[in-house]
Amino acid sequence: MTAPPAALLNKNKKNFIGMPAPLGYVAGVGRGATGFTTRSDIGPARDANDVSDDRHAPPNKRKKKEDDDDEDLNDANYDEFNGYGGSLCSKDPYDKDDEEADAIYDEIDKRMDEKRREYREMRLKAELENYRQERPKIQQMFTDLKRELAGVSENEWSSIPEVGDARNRKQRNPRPERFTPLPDSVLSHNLGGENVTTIDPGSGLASMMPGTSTPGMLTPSGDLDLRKIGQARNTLMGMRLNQVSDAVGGQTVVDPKGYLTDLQSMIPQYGGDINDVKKARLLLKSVRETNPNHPPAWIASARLEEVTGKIQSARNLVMKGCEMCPKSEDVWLEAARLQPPDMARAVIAQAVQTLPYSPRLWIKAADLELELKAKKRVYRKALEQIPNSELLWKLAVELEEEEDAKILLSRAVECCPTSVDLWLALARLEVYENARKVLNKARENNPKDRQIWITAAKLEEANGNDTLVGKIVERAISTLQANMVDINRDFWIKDAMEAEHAGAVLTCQCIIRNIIGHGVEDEDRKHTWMEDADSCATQGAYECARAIYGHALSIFPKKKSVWLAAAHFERSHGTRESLETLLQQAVTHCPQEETLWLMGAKSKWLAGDVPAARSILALAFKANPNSEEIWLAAVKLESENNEYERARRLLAKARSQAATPKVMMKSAHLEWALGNLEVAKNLLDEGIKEVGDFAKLWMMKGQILEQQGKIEDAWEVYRDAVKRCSSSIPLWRLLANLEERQGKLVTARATLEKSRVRNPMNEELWLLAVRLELRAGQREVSRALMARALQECPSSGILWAQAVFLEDPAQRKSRSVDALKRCQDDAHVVLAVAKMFWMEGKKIKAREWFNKTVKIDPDLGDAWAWYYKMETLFGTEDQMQEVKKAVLWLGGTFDWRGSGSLVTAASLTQPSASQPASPGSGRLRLAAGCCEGQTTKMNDYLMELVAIFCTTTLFGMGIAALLKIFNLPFIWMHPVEKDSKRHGGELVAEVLKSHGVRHIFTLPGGHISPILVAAEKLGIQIVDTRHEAAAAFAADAVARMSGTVGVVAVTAGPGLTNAVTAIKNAQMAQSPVLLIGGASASILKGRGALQDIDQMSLFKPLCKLCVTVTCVRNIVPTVLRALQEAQSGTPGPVFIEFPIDVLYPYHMVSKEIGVKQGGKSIMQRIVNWYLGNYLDNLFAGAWDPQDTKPLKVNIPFVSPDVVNQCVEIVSRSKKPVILLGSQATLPPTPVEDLRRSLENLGIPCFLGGMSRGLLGRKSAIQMRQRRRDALKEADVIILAGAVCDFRLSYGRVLGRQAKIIAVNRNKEELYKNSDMFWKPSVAVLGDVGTFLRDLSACLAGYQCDAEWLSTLRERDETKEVANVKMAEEPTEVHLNPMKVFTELEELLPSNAVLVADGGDFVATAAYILRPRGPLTWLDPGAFGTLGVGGGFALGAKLCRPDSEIWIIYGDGSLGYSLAEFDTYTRHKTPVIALVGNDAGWTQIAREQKPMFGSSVGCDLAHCDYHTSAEGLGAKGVLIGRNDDIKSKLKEVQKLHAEGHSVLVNVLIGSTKFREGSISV
Ligand SMILES: Cc1ncc(C[n+]2csc(CCOP(=O)(O)OP(=O)(O)O)c2C)c(N)n1
Ligand SMILES: [Mg+2]
Repeated sequence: MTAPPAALLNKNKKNFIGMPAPLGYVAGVGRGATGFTTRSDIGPARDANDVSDDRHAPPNKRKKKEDDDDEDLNDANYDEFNGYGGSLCSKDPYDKDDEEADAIYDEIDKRMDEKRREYREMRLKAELENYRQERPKIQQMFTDLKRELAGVSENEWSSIPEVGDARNRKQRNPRPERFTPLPDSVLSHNLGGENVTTIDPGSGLASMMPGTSTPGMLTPSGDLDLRKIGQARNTLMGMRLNQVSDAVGGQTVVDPKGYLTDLQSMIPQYGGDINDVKKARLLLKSVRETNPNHPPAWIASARLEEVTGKIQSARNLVMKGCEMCPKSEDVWLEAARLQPPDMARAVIAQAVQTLPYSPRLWIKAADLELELKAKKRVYRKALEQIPNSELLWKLAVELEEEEDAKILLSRAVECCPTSVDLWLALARLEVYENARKVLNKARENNPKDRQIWITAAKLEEANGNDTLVGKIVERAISTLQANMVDINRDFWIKDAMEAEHAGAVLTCQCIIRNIIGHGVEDEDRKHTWMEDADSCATQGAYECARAIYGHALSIFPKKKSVWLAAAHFERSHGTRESLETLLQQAVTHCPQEETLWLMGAKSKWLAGDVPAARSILALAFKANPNSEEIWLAAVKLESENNEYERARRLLAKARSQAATPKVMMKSAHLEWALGNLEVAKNLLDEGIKEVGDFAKLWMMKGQILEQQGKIEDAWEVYRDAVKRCSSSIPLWRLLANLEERQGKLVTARATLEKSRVRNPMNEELWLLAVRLELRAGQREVSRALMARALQECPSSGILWAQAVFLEDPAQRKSRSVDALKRCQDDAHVVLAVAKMFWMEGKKIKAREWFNKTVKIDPDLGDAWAWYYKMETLFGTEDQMQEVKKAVLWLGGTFDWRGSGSLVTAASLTQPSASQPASPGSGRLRLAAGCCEGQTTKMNDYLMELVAIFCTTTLFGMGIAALLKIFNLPFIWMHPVEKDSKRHGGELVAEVLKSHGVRHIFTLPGGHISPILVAAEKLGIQIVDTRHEAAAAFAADAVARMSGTVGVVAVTAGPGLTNAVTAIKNAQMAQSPVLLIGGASASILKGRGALQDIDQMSLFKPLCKLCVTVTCVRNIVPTVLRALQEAQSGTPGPVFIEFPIDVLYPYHMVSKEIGVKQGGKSIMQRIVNWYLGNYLDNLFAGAWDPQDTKPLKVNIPFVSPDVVNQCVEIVSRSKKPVILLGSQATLPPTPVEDLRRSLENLGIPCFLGGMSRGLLGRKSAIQMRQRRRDALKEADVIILAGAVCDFRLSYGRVLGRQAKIIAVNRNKEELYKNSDMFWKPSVAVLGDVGTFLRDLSACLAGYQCDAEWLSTLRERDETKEVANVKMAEEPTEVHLNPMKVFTELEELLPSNAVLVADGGDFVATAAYILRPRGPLTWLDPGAFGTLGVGGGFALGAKLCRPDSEIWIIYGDGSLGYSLAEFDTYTRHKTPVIALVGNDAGWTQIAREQKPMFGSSVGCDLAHCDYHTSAEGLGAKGVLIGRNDDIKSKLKEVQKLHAEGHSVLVNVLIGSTKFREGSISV
């Protein structure tokens, strides 16, 4: 035994001190530095001295190159498998450059004794040097500077701040602090500031244990100022609000300049940081020295000096630049700019001598002259040199008086005969006759220019030759066509608009007439013209629009839509006369179109010509007898002109001819308004008899009764009404309000509860209920209600707006941040924020947010009202008027007593917490409730009695509370069907069935039996696995491959805990999975029931939604919502917990609960009553019919504006590249469509995650190798769902010069690490597939650089050829895994699906096997979970029963799901498993062994896995060294075709292929 090292014997020293660090040890790695740890940090993977091991043989020694110090080795190389979906911090397996370098050093070590070797080494070296010279590394460019670094002391070095970090060392490296979270209330309490603002160190708060002072627990910076923390927290919340507010309105962050695209960006733009200046100066110096003929380097250097105030140095530098780059216009111009005027003139004189043909220099020279004469002289000289410069002529002409200008121009057109501008300018200066001549000449010289023609037309129009105008335009078009000019309709329309703006109306009309039909297909004419007219009108070209309508109407005189559009146009932009004339023509052509008549009548009426209006209506009647609309319009006309008798007669006539609900309502309304209440009521009764489901009739009747003081009758009416019209929310509101006003609070509550049952998911009803409680002073109850409301309507703006004000002031800000996140563009929420700021006294902020609100929804009267109120109280007169003007402009009235949304602003007060949301909006004023049948009527009376009691006595209040707690009103109204055999499982199954769910994966348990049994009855296949994880993985696979939700159901407790990993995996892979879990009965929670644990806490961090169903009636809405949520936004898993008693039938639950009637003792009776009530509540309303149709899935689509921004960027790019991530394959874009779009785009793509295979086996645009190089060279990178996490080396692999378009549905992923290592030029928050489709459509015809594509293709192929070569190298023992895959690659059929589960073996497969088509590759995704194989394969086989499913397994990974072979056998879902048997967890051993010298924990045996599978009903095949791989694999395929699952146990040896890729 060797003696232990001395350090170990030294008792005073820790036993690792003095010992050499283990191989590859890097400080900090063990403490979580792994996030940025790469091969370069950890050092070489193996040491040559390591004992060799045939399974984990060490790779060749790899020396670190001397000049690699600063190389950005942190960029993990792309790994086809790990790249997107595999292990962490992956690195290219040993790429070509590494290989070359290693070879060189190996050769040096071995001494060059053989001549041939010597020669080869020299050649390699030369090649390498050549390579480096061609692409020098940045650090090489700075070698001289680096040398100087030798003199820098340790202290100086460590005080160099990071770029942009101006703090000193102490600030940069603060001592670690401890933080103890404090509740918001403490902070907000201290915000007031009067009382205690610091914590007394002696007080209990400051120490862990009250009363004792704990040294070291306090932050060393002294007293803790809670007031400041409170303020800081508020500021922080404010900032977050602002960030959220940026997202309001769908803005996207755009960096228009691009990121670090030019040298200019090196110049610090602020005066502050001297270190930055120094660094920039050094860098620029080096650039200048490296490439002295590069003008930008000189310019940037001079500007740097200028920014820092060293103007003389700047001048010197730029003059030197002129010397070095005399042919650069830019440098000369920069020199002229920097020099004082006199010197500048001299410089520019020198410049024009050097570059006499540069118009820019001449222009600068002229600019520098102060006198007009001198300027003219310069231009003349310039024109002598460059007589054909149009620009110079123009500038010269501008300086001249009219006569001289004419002379100059006549010379100019000679020199530049093709300059239309010059010709036109000359024509403008000439008198009519000459102008015609000039234009004719111009035309001769420019036969293809339309502007000359149009100018000619304008000229004739201006001189009164109207007849010529049309002819000229006609001739223009025919002549241009004859000259092969493409007649572009849009250009001509634009010209027409310009002509109109220039006052040439006739020209404009002629152009429109002649061009409007050009190139438009017959069937497209109508809508194209309407769009054209609309677009002209919006651009203020009304004559153009009018001409278009005129033309359209002449072609389509019978089309009422065209007449309507033209009439709307005239109403908005024409005169009353033009409108009326048009309408007259309109009704002669389309007499059946009521709206046209009505518009005509209205126009007359508004002009005060009531008789004319009447006669139009009379004519309208003739054309449309019995038209309700015309009747009602006539009535309105009469009644508004106080001709009540006429109105009455008209209505009576209307009733006799067509007693429609509206006619009845208007009749009653008229009588009501005239005070004839009884007549009105009779009319309403009549109406109700005819059309009892017209809610407004009921409402009016009830309101009339209320007005008459007949409250009881009104109540009866409302109650009857809600039975007939249960979906009318205003009716429920009226009823509940009446009850509340009567003091019958409990009844009102019951009413609202009932209304919600009838109208589930109705935000308004929830809001009513919440406000009712608020008014009743039940703040806590209203909060609880709000929580339920938000569960049911999670994205309701009006609810969130109210929720903000339910909070205490201190919590409102954070609540409003939540609200804004949930409902970004909702005006109610934004309004709530505005009011919140107002209440805090922050008027400016409030104004800003009010402004946002009215921009989002200009029709929201409440917002205007509050806004106006605030301005009346605190704003200036101007600000007040501004709001008023905006309202009037929008067509609102400022009659504050009027109805609608603009309400009683005068009566508003500053918003208060008790009445925050609506200042009395007409929108939310109506509501009601209802009762059913005789028994419920009894209940109502009873409740009413109780209610009277309740509100008057304390005892009553207690009863009311009990009623609420036990939900009695609802139970009374929904008697339980005790004989029903139905159970909750049936409801679950119904909803799943109506969502097209075809399989439920499960491992059973008594808790969930009802669901499984009911689902099977409905034809849903129940697939039971041998482990819950496999069931959940299978559901995940179904979700990914079918585009719907995958469903897994497991039992309570251990069933659920076993599913945790798979659900986390689904979350990371953004896969929509519904996890259904059993649970113990709610009543037994915490009472020691079997498998009763807190399951919600387990899944809350993993799922988008976690809900417990508490009664049977809630099953349907809950499952509906869960399925919606799983697929909306960023998809992901959701969890529903079903307590056992909501799933079993009544009689069983009742028996289990042991409900008995009566009881001997009082206690027994109470317990029995309690249990009975619990049971009734479970089943009340259980079997009421409910809609199970899927709810709408919310997909965030990208706006066309944002797509256009990206189109702009891509269209200019030459070397673009697209990285596709899993999100690209999400619905709604079919994968085949996406594939076509990408192929049309023609941009090289790298595929990752679920998008692998998208482009098929062989695609011209798909690249698989050397992604890192492509990213460094690309000029545009589109991250289409690809995320800048470890898979893209946190964003560091993206080229600095590239413009980056990032697209992702998930905001966090979209911006991941963008604060650190990369920056998006456009960050697009939205769906990837539809974005790419739109992008491709807009970029039709775009092509990237052909050379770019071929370079990438060549690299790809070279690498693949190398792989094939490597596959042929025999391994020491067993088979070369690469060889196995190259053989398999040839045999895989076109429908094969590949499932990846393992380490190195699988990663090798990922390089060699090519997925055959979209959605044919399944790997775990970002979580890198081993064990997915069995479940994934099961799900895949069920989705693609005709496919060959190949699981590529490591021998280690196989162990997790080997038992699933039994599942495949039982469910007849045969699959093939190809197991790479290397007797070890090799991916781990490969690193662990050289680093720590031991493979402990990583060794397995060469087990006979093939025989074990046979025991589970599959066939087993062994492939070893002596077998012919191809024929064995063919045999496997044959067995599979016969219906067998097959496990292929392939004994493999080790290759160098995976060396260097790391796995932590
Ligand atoms: C659930 C889980 N446990 C452990 C790991 C760590 N891990 C990554 S690769 C690997 C080795 C896999 O061995 P095997 O499946 O035999 O494949 P091989 O590398 O030997 O080809 C391990 C243990 C993991 N990713 N997931
Ligand atoms: Mg293995």
